[in-house]
Amino acid sequence: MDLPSECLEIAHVLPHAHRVAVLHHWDTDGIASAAMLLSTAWNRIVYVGTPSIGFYGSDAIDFPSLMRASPDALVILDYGVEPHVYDYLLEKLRCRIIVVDHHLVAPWNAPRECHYCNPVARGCVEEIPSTSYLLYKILGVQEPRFRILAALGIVGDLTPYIDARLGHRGIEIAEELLRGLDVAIGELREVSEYVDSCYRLYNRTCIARVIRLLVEGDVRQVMRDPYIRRVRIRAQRVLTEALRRVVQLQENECVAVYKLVMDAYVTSYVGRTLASKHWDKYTVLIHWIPRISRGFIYVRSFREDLSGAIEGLRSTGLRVGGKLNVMVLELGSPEELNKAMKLVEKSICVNTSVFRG
Ligand SMILES: [Mn+2]
Repeated sequence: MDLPSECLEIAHVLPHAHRVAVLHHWDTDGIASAAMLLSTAWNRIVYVGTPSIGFYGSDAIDFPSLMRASPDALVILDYGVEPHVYDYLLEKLRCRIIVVDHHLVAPWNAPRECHYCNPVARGCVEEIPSTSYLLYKILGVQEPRFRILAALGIVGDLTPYIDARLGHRGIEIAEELLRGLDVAIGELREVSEYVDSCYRLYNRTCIARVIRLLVEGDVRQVMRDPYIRRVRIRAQRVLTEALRRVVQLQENECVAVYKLVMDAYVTSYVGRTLASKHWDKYTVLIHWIPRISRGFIYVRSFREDLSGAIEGLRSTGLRVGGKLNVMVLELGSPEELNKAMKLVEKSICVNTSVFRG
């Protein structure tokens, strides 16, 4: 993979930042990327944090803490948001903003002194398996630790493929990264389960601890740590309960639709688990969280490209995040959920051929 110059430039700019703030996605890829960045710039880091778990936008960002840290550079990792969020951050913080991401979002036309590295948003046809892999390429450090972190991010993002035993170019890339090292894909799959347990329980202390373990030790430390182990066990209970409570609303030859009402951020886990049973059709999960009176619609297809549907839905004003094969809609009220569900059904039909006949 040849990186575009707007990505490569970051390697030249980063060493000149003296007060680096890191804002990263809460999942394994975001955490592995943050750990990688911390490993290179550890003595210049003034802030590390994630946005509000489950939310994408300016209101999910802890501005007071970021401003108190007074960074001269803010690095945003794996957090796919709309361009206006970066503009807003720039206006508030007045520092250099560096974005590394592989989500399918509208690209940001970064002003001078800022850097936007997202080949997917720029329409790159080659799939970028993770932000950790992008960052690994940017930093150009080939130490085993960096290769393992790059592979960990890939494995985290591709768990549905690994669990459904489907081939994926990204998994081959992860295997190449691990060649000659004593770590296997299956082991990283286990680690990602521990790491993702943190966000499933909305536990930021756990995320910070995982990052510290990844920076200081090897990946296996995460699975040995008593605190992370306890979080993992609790998350497992919540997930088992979620799978027990989920109800199937509909299934035909092209789509399976499920509904879950539960106060935990298990949307992607339950969606991924259900999707691995329906690898040949769309899986739709409607997840309503009564405690915050918000919901999510999760859509995955292993076969179909969802980018057209994502753009179409976004143009109706809905908050939609996603990649080629997955999208998640954020909903603020039951009315919005009903409206969105109609649009989802319509957009899936319009954008693919599986509904024909
Ligand atoms: Mn990612």
